Order: sequence, then structure tokens, then C-alpha cells
Amino acid sequence: MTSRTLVMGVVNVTPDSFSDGGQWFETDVAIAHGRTLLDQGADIIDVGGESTRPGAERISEAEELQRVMPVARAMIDTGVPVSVDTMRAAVAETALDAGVSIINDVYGGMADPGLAAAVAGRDCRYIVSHWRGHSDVMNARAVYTDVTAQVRTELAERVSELLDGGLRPQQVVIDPGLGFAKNAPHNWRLLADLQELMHMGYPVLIGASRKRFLGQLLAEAGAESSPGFRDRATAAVSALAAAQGVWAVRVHDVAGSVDAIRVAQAWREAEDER
Ligand code: PMM
Repeated sequence: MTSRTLVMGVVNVTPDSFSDGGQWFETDVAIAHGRTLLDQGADIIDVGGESTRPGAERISEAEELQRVMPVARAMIDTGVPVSVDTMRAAVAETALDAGVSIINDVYGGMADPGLAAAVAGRDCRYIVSHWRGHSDVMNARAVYTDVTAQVRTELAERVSELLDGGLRPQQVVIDPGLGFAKNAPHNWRLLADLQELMHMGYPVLIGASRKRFLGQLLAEAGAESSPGFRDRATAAVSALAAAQGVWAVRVHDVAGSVDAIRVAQAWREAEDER
């Protein structure tokens, strides 16, 4: 039987994320939100303390730990696999010591060269995203002649450097980094070419949830398009990505994607029975 796509539910402990900014900033509220996502069927909880929003200010390591660790610990206590969204080696190490099973680095190890060493030798997965620069420069770097080929090549180079740094292939998950140095046509092209990423031989994670390219699609159709109205479009991406066999989707609204993936899974299983 084909394995089901996993749902990674997002808990952003930040005052300023674009999609859910500030809503879960208090520790207790963040923990309660994580439990709600679990009740809704999340397979993994992703805890992040630093916003990747364009123009977002960097926070200190101490502040990041203070935001992330209490929530990560509470989630680990529930027994669910926990992922920590960080670009800092020191945060990754503290998180791994506490029992986190996935380090989610949207910077693909490029923001902190110590990250590869921090995760190598540990019993964890490492999500390597395609990344071309911090939010202040990423729009200027959204220039490609063939986005899929270039993202593939750049991701392969990153992975190979990380493997040279001691990471094991079984730890690697790749992510095209939708919206990071990519405009809407780039994101759609990468989704349409998902099989080419899958052929790289690593599990693939897709993070489309509430992103601006979905807002643009809805706005063009005259529909409500602010981040809070992008969950149905996100669930549609989850269904289509699951139909392609991706390892996981990272979403804010878990319930919608859980149902979407149930549909995709039933459909795939019926195909397998042929
Ligand atoms: N997108 C955001 C944050 N973290 N992690 C991965 N692996 N992939 C993504 O696409 C991704 C991510 C965007 O920020 P948000 O949490 O505020 O939506």
C-alpha cells in the first residue's frame, strides 16, 4: 500500500508571521493551539519562533529559545513527532536534546554553517529548503531561466554539501521553498513539476499554506484573498501534492488538509488495486 502523505501542523510562536501573525504568541495559547492541531489529525507539529516574513527583524538566540522550547517540550510530551523551524545551530541542538525529531531549516543550512554539524549524527530528519537569501533580498533574486531545473540543481548542490558535512542521506527531506525567492508563476511551475523533485530520491515536503501566490489566484477570481481565506485553496494543493506522493505538507489549517489527503489516499489505493 502506498504510504499516506503526512500533515505537518504549524505553530508559529511569533508576533509577526504573515499568515497567522501574533495569534499564538503566548506560550499557553501556542501549546493549546498545537493540541488542537493534533486533535484535528496532525502527524507532526512544526514549532517556529522566528518569522520569515519579508522585512521581518531577526531576533536573538535567547529570545528564539524562549519562544520555541516550552511549546516544543509540551508537544514532545504528547508523543507526537515535533519539528523545529530554525536557522540556528544552537537552537537545533537544544531542540534535539529535548527530543525533537525534525529540524526544519528554510535556509537549507546556508544561514548558519554550523547547522549541518548540529544535525549530523543525530537521530533526526533535516528539511532542506531551496533558499536564495534573506527576505530583504529574496524578491530581487526571484530570477530563473528554468525554475525547476535551477531549484533542482541548487538543492542537489546543498544536499551534497550537507552530506559532505556528515549528514546521512536517510535524514534528508527536500523542499522547493515555495515563495522564497519565487513569484507566483515560479511556484506553480514547481508544483506542476513536482515529479522532477520527487525523482531526486528524497522525501519531499511542500509548504504552500496561505502563501501569497494562493492569495493572488483567489484575488484574480474576485474571491476573498487575505491569508485567513486561503485555507481551502491550501487544502486543494494538499490533495494534489498527496496525489503526487509527497512525504508531507506543512499547513496552518490541519483539518482541511487531513480530509484532502484522505481523499487523495483513497483514490491512490483504488488505483493500486487495478
Ligand atoms: N514556509 C514558511 C515557514 N517555514 N518551512 C518549510 N519547510 N517550507 C516552507 O515552505 C515554509 C517553512 C512560511 O512562513 P509561515 O509559517 O509564516 O507561513
